[in-house]
Amino acid sequence: MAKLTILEFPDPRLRKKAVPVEAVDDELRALIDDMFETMYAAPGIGLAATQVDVHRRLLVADVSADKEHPHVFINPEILEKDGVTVTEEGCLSVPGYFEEVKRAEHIRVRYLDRDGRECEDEFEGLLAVCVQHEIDHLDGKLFVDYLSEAKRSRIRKKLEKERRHHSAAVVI
Ligand code: GNR
Ligand code: NI
Repeated sequence: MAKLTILEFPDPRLRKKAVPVEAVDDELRALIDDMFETMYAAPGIGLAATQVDVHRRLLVADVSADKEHPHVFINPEILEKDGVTVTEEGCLSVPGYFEEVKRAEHIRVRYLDRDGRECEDEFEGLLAVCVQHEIDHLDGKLFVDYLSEAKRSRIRKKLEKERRHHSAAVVI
């Protein structure tokens, strides 16, 4: 098990489009375990492979309070969307910023589970929001893309400035 490094906005690698997973094998399951470890440690309720610089269509999520309800989605496809919900979203790749985003309230998703079995399920509430947020990551999209250009660029400038200060402190 290993904790992975999470890429941060505006890293251009967050803009890559992930390709489908070809084989659900032990190597992929080892990556899934590392992604859960990284997500729980952060802490976060979801993590897309893109965020750890692996550009394959894979995400993990656990929105439960006890953190004992892990979900794995491999090659997820949203088949149906229904209703509208607004959630104050955050992102481990945009640390410290929370903004309202409008998304579908219910979704029907087809995906492979960690054993490579094809599944189809309906989700609602925070898990539905989280899955949509993570699938956006797999397509190179971030929640800040739903905000105004002014807000997005303010967030980018603040994060870049913070990072400069951080690396300066390390060098000294
Ligand atoms: O930890 C997270 N919280 C969250 C809150 C509202 C909507 C989406 C999320 S996902 C986020 C973790 C993350 O960045 N996943 O990509
Ligand atoms: Ni995110």
